[in-house]
Amino acid sequence: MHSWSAPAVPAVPGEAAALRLFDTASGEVLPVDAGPVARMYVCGITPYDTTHLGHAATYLAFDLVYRQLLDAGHEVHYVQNTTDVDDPLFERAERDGVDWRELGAIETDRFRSDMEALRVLPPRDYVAATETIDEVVEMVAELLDRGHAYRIDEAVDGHADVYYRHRATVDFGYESGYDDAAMAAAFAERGGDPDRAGKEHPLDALLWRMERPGEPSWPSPWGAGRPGWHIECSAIARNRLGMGFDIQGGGSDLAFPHHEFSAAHAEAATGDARFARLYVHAAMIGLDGVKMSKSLGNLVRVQQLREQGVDPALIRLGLFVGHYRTDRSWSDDVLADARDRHAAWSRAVARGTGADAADAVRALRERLADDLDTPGALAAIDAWAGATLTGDASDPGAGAAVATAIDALLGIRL
Ligand code: 5CA
Ligand code: ZN
Repeated sequence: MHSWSAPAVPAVPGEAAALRLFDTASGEVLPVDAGPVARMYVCGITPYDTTHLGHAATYLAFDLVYRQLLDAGHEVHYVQNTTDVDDPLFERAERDGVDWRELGAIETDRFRSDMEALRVLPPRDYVAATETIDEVVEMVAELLDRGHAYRIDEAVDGHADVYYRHRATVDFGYESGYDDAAMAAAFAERGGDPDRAGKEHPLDALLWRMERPGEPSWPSPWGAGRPGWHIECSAIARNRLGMGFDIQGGGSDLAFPHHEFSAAHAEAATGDARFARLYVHAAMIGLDGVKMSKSLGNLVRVQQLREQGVDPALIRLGLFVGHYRTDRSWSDDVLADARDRHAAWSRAVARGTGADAADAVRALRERLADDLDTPGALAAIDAWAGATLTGDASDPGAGAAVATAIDALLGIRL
């Protein structure tokens, strides 16, 4: 599937800082320590009702990761999926009387357009679930061969679906750190089917769902059907990035069960190596204090704001006011503050001569490299703009130099 077009990223003079990120699995901020080609997978959208500001915040957090890696001289192999086969998509398509494929295509286009407007760097491989059914089939076969998966007895409810034995890997649970009670609660709440008849254990996860009337299906050695959710990301990431890739990312609502099972499936199928080195999660965005979600309907969409004439740079700035690991809300005040900040930075940059640029750029880099401390990064530029506007302006090239750094590292062109 085609990705979207990339914004230009200028080179920033001076030395980059080494990126450290909070890893959910270890509970610590760790150096990313990638090789010359940094490898990152970020879970993509389920294409209906996109792109709300929660989605945007998550992809912007990983855009900052990408930009800091580029600054440090890495090439980045970035992979993202779209979950274009899933129950919520079918339900929405049915409600609206459209074909699920058409709904997926329209929403994916909208997402691409929003990402482009937000100046988000595109994945190198942008992959739809429907494009990778053969990869899923191959991986389910591996899991069955190794005895890590089983089929439900057809006599139980007529469908011999394939399930994954959740304890197939010895350290299952390492990614989220959830205990049994937390796993049970999250599994039930986030797409799992603990009460499905015929499973060996409530936490066993669906790998292959046999065809039901009215549902799309693809051939497999077990009969026509479609992939479960976690195996999709597991196969797409493993086949493009290999095992032990650097960063598996997404929103905090994916830490369990999705990322736990994506990792476990691949680890069980390969028999050894770890899926990803770091598991990185962005916090949830709400509207006036309530989590923004498609099911609650309290969405603010990027498209809506764009149609109102809001500069997408203000969405970036507004979302960066809080730290990516802090749940936070969007509101009219956030937007108004972003507008004021953008205006102040623009005025300072337009002066040309300003306060010392090297200091400001160093502080910006340091703050962002420290687990994407955007509040600190914004404060560093606020301080530079304040000093520039109140007269401490003796560095002749400062405006251009700081603007370049803001463009490259924060993705905001003033
Ligand atoms: N297709 C799956 C991932 S494989 C999925 O979760 N799709 S999604 O459309 O529901 O979400 C896309 C991304 O946005 C995920 O990383 C999810 O964690 C994140 N996300 C969803 N809601 C919010 C929110 N309110 N705030 C921040 N991030 C969110
Ligand atoms: Zn995923």
